[in-house]
Amino acid sequence: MRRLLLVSLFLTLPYFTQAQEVVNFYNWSDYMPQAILDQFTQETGIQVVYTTYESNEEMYDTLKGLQSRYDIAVPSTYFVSRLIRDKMIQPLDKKKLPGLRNLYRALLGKSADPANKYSVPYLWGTTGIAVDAKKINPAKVKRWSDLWAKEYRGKILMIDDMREVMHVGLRALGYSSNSLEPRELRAAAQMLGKLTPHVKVWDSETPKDHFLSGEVAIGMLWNGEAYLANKQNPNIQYIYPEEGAVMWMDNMVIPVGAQNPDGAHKLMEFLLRPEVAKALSEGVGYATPNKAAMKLLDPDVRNNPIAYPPEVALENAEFTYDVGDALQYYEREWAKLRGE
Ligand code: N2P
Repeated sequence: MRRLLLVSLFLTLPYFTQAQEVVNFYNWSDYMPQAILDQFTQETGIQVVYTTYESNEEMYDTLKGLQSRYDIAVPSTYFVSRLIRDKMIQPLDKKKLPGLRNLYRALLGKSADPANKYSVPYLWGTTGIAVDAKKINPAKVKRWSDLWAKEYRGKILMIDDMREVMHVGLRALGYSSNSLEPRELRAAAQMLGKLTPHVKVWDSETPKDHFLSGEVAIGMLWNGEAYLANKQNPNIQYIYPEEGAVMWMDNMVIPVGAQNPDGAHKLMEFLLRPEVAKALSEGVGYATPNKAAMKLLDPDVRNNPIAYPPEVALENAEFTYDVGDALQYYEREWAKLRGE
């Protein structure tokens, strides 16, 4: 009897002691349907530990402080440049990523990472103005500068994101949102300073929820958030401001010191699959950089102008780039604006 017990213990021990393989995935909030991660775990046995952040700056600070905890992060393009410069991300093993061929060539080789040595496009999108049509006539809202109108005071939401908020001020004044001029940045921040007392909510974690709850009636919003909000409540509408929406792309990278870079590559390759990229885009309402996935998209999403901006909507849109040393001026103005 005793021997039998020992034998069975011996047989079951490896099962208990074998640690499950884990990928630590650090991503924006509201940016990944759980079902996709579940499917990956089901197929590979690799568990995904998913943690979220609310801004590029937060992600950067976390990686800087605790580099080895995450296997994948998803910075915007202008932060990919910074992470490369600061040697905080590692080169990818392209042999493990044959799915790269599914991506649009036009979205590869961006200046931040010319040969995509370090980064794989994940989703791209815009930031525009959301309006609750029950409270504000959307036809009256055409420009970023409309946010300053008296009647919207106390009903405004701003995304808590330095470069995007500066974009609003800079474009409202006719400047580039990648300005390197301290004078222009100061003017933009001064103008924004007249708006901030009337902002009801600053949020970049779940901004759409404040529209859905009726707490705010107008404000900046990421297009995917607007897409999801609009599906729940068609009164929440999305407007591409005449002075130009923000355009951005987010990209998967592997931080230096990642504990499971092999698992990270497996998850990236999984996300490059056309069916998976389709499910991701449809689930969160942002545009896929995956050409092969475009063919599979539900026409309701593909033809939805919030999720997939029509070309005219992007006429004055400006892509956010790394501003190098000028970042200090942005940070200075931002600190004044947000009272830090
Ligand atoms: C949505 C995240 C949007 C990413 N929660 C903006 N770059």
